[in-house]
Amino acid sequence: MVSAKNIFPAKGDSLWLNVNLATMTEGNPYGMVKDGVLVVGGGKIVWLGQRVDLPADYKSRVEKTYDGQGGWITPGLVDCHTHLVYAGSRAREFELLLQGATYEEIARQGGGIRSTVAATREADEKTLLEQSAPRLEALMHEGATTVEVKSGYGLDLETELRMLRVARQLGEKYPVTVVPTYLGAHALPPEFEGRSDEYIDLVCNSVMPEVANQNLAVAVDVFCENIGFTPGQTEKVFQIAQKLGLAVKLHAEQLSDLNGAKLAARYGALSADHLEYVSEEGVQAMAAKGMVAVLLPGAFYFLRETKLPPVDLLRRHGVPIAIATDCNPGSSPTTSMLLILNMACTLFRMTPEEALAGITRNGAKALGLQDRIGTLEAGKDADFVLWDITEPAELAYRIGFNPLQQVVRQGSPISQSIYKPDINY
Ligand code: DI6
Ligand code: FE
Repeated sequence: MVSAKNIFPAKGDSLWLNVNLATMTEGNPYGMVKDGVLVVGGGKIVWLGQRVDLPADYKSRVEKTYDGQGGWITPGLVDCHTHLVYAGSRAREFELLLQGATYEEIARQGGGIRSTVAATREADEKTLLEQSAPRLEALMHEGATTVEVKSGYGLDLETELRMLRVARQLGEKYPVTVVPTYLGAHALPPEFEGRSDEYIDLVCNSVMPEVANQNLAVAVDVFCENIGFTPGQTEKVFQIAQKLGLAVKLHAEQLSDLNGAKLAARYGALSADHLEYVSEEGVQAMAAKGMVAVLLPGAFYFLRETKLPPVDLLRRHGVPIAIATDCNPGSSPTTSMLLILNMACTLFRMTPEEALAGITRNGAKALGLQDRIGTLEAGKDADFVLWDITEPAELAYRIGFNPLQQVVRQGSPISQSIYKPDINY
């Protein structure tokens, strides 16, 4: 079994016993280890394997032993694509959608992203934090230990920086790793109507350098779409991002095929996200660069999209598939990763194992964090979840049921009260 060299349990270490492990390493289904043991020290996994292989003295040397009561441990869940920092609500637009308006029509009429921009610009930092925190708490309730958060509802220097500061504060106040992304090129702000190239200049020459300067984001994203920004504008943003040492990723082929995935591949992007309309050429380009495809079943479902992302093509070309909530007020107002697991299976026909890999191993890869998180392996961060389930497929199978027992982040069990912490906003 896997064990790190020369790492022995020491005082302060903990051990989980009477558990099954879905390590999510490749090889056997779910990277399964039945009747396993997990030993944690210094915030890392120091040993894992079958109980029969546990070195004799480990049990007596650790400080604390947890009884998993026959449950399953998975890696901490990774939500690699969210827009959870925003103010206001778009429930009214939901009514319009149901009356037959399309997402694009609503956007073109000044609603959509722009209405959230107006609400977010109005919210001060405290309000924005208060409104966003419950969404992060909800994700954590279902086992999230790493959550990506995009800006993109400010679209001016001040509000974009405020959103990213709120993302950073969330990561400081909660035991969760927040990975911030600058999405300045999300929509054209109203004051730039008819002047989208000038807005891209603002993104490239003013806002992005300041974001980098203040270390407020690790990556840059663009909404490359007919109602977003053109491939040419996307390239401009990517070129500056790379000069500033920021990773890139792309909202590509959500509503139409603009060859965004191929463009993203040329820039060595971490991922292309959505991809309902991606072509085989786009998939090939992604495969050649080892990019991750991030599929977002919540947006597909909520917008009642009928064009499925080409899961089979992605499989055939060996593109790793991640799934994420896309938590946002306009196209995927969900904070349930378990629901997303189910939707990935029911809507996209992914297997429960693929879906779980999508929200662990491949989610980590989409964030460039595959060396630290995403699988249970000796030497990796001890971020994991203990579930009261009898087999891993149960996580994707049940709808609206949460079997979470315990979340451990960087070796420390998180108490349930953390979800309602006494935050001094
Ligand atoms: N695609 C999406 O699905 C979200 N952003 C994007 O570029 C939607 C954002 C919103 O409608 O507020
Ligand atoms: Fe998105």
